[in-house]
Amino acid sequence: MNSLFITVEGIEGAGKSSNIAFTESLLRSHGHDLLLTREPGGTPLGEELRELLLGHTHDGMHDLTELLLMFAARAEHLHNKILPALEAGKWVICDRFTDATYAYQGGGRQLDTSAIATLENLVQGSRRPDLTLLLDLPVETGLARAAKRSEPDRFERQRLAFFQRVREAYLQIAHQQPERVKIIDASLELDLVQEQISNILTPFLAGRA
Ligand code: Z5A
Repeated sequence: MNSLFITVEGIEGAGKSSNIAFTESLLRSHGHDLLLTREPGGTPLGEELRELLLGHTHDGMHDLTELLLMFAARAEHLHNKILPALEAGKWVICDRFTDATYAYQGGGRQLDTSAIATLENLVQGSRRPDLTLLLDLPVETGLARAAKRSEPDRFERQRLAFFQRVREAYLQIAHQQPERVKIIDASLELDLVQEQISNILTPFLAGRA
C-alpha cells in the first residue's frame, strides 16, 4: 500500500495527543513519510475556522452554523492538504475527521445524521479514512483527565449527557464499520493503550491489510 489515511477519534481526555505521538514515532520508525494534521484546522483557513468554532466569541452559534463550518474547514483541508499528501504517497494521521461530526453534531447536538451524510458526500465524494483508531473510555474518566489539563473550550463546557451521546455515536459507527473503525480501550494505562495500537497497525506495516 502506497499511502494510508488514518484518523484518531475519541471523547475529551481520551488521550488522542499522547497516542498520536506514539503512532507517529511507530510509523516513522518503519520509514513512512507522514503528514500529521488535525480537524477542525489543518490549513490557514481551517485554523481560523477552528478559533471561531472552539473559542467563546460566538457562544450562541447555531448548531447548523457549527455543522457547516466543520465541513467548510474539512473541504479546505481534504482537498488542499490531505488528498495531495496521499497522492504523493504519504501516510496521513489526522486528529479527528468526519466521525467526530457524526459523534458531536449528530450524537451530541442531535442534528439529523442524513444532513451530515449529504455534506459528507458533497465534500468527500467516496473518500473515507482507511483506518480509524477510536479511543474509547467512560465519559467520567475522560472528563476528569481533561479537567486537569486546561481551561474548557466551547465544547468542553457541555454537560455529561452530551458526552455520553457523543461516546454512544462513536461506538455505533464502530459497530457499523468494524473493518475501518477499531475500538481501543483507552481507560487502561498508557503503555497498554499503545500496545493495542501497535497490534492494530502491525498488519498495515507488514503490508497485509
Ligand atoms: N469537533 C466537532 O464537534 N466536530 C468535528 O467534526 C470535529 C471536531 C472535527 C476540538 O477537538 C473539538 O472539536 C472537540 C470536538 C469538536 N471537542 N472538544 N473539546 P480537539 O481534538 O482539539 O479537542 P480535545 O478532544 O479536547 O482533544 P485533546 O485536547 O487533544 O485531548 P486528548 O488528546 O484526547 O487528550 P490528551 O491531551 O492526550 O490527554 C488528556 C490528559 O489525560 C493528559 O493529561 C494526558 O496525559 C492524560 N492521559 C492520556 N492517556 C492517559 C492514560 N491512558 N491514562 C492516564 N492518563 C492519560
